[in-house]
Amino acid sequence: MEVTGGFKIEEIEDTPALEEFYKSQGAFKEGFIRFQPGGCVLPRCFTRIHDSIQNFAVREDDIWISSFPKCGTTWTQEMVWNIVNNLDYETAKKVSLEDRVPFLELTGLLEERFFDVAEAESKISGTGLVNSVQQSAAISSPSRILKTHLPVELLPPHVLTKAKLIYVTRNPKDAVVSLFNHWRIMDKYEGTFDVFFDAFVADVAGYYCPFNSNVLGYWNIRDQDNVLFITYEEMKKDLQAVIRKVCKFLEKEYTDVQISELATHLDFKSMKNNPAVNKEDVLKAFEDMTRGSSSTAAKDGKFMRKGETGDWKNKLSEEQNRRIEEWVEKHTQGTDLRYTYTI
Ligand code: PPS
Repeated sequence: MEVTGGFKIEEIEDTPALEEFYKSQGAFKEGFIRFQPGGCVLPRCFTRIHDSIQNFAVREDDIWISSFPKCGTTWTQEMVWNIVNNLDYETAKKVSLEDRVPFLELTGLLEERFFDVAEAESKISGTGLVNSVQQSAAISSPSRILKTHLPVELLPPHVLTKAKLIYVTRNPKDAVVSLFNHWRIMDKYEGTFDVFFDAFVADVAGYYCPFNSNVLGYWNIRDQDNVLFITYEEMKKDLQAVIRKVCKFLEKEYTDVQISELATHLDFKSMKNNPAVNKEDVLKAFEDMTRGSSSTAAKDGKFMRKGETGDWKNKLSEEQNRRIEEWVEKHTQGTDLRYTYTI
């Protein structure tokens, strides 16, 4: 089927990896589709908002933050918002990050059956559940900051010619472990890690796969003046250096003391304990929307889980480690993209 922007939506080939994954989750009863060109997997319900995303009005003073899920998006959002807003920690601690930096396509990740409850839950400030595109459009200029996980080809037209964009990535071994936790706490995933892993390396795990294409799309344009490419591992290793790099990109100047204070504000423990960024509000909204039917494990799960590099060593079997390395090799061959697995 052809849709706005000349894209085609196609059915995903029904493989055991997809079938097992599909059976293990409860958020997407309508299944998943693939957008061409690019091959991005998205829930079928995303097609509802594709048109409004392709018609989204991009502004020249916009700042976009893009990533594959679980690669340091929230961390980058909080860093960028504070850099742009003169280190206004008071507001940063008071107003939910969902309100300050909306997630453009969030509504497209929710099936319509959740909507009546979402309406009620929209009273929970800033979850953008009902209409995240409208919420994003309503943010005033200058310096509107928006979050997306869309691959380059599915971005609203003109993001890459008009706005500034920061892309953050993380090594896929840590990303898959974090994404597994995410699906358990957000998307009613009740299957095993092995099933989840198989779907991830088969490039069909629910939304935004294939991982490597998402990263490579941005890696290939990293030298554009309006694009900054950063990594989770760089932030873990030397957060202040990344803050300086982002300040330069956004043309903001701060003293050494201010940069050190921002690094403290962005520390994992500090963000984990900050209700404005730790997504307890979003988790609560999702839980209420699905009428409290999640498993105990899901209810006990936290968005701010471990915040480490190298946790994959505690989760991936030797065989999974070999398979994911082969998968990276296959899909990044001929490029100079290299992931960092330990720091
Ligand atoms: S999402 O849902 O796509 O927006 O998730 P995202 O924010 O990209 O990634 C969530 C992971 O980032 C970790 N995180 C942090 N790590 C270190 N320091 C800080 N301040 C920080 N904030 C968030 C978060 O814990 C998730 O990683 P895991 O490995 O699951 O802990």
